[in-house]
Amino acid sequence: MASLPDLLTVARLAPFLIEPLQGAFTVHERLHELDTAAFERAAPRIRAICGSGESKVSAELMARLPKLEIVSIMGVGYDGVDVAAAKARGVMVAHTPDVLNDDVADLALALMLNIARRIPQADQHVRLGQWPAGPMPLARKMSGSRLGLVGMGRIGQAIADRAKAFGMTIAYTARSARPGLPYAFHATPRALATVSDFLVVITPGGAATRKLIDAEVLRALGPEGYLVNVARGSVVDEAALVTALQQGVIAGAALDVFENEPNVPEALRALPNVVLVPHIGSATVQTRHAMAARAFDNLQAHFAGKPLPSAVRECQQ
Ligand code: 8YV
Repeated sequence: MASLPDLLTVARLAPFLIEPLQGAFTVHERLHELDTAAFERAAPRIRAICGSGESKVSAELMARLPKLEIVSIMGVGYDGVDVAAAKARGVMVAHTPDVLNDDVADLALALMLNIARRIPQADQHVRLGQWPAGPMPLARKMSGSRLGLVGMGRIGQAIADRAKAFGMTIAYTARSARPGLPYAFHATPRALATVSDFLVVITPGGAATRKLIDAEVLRALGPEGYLVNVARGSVVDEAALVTALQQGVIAGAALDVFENEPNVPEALRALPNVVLVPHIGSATVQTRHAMAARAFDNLQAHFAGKPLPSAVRECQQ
């Protein structure tokens, strides 16, 4: 019987991905981190890498794997993969777009409602027995307000679709205007922030968007404005955000992603005007299973000599 291709995992993958992988590959679970000697022995045979949206797949790691053919990411974001280095060596990179659009868009709306309507505080108000002593302070209305989307890709459009049902005015910024869409385009995040009540970040991470949301953008958003980030922590200057929140430069922030996950600065955790969740944009049973299936299908297709269901843009012919 021909031996199964060797695969290195570079994240703690869910059992519902690891199990099918073990049926089709010789799986080396995070050997590069856990057992250097075993990694050295396996490295010359490794033909595939499987990781998550947060995984780092550097040029150095790939250089140690002479037989590497494919990197399959279970996630839409692949900013941790050095795609240029992969391409230079003819290594394919695949990801799992589309299947998570609904979940990430749902979470964006949930975060907007949670920060504006102060749902976590309201829950505490009841739980801590504060209700009999009096009502909560009044919150902020979301319906009919202005949404500014930083990024207008697949998930950005799913957020806009939902925001329409809330009667929101929708505008966006992106690398270029999308003339087919009925939303106002602004050339910079700063210009967009000046006309937004909710500035929602949903643009890919990586060098091109690092600290795109800085102190100046937050000033433009202003003391009535909320920042929501469901993209990557790297897109927001976290230190500038903490200062802006402490000084009332903006009204509040709701964040699913952070600069140095899973570590969230104490200064941010101590603030009353934030809602913080632990990178759960795609974290439902239904969506994570769909993502795992796609990550597996990309690998299967590659080793069957078939076109990949979802190669990343840079690797498409
Ligand atoms: C997950 C993500 O955190 O898709 C992405 O880019 O950030 C998330 O969906 C993760 O990749 C799940 O494996």
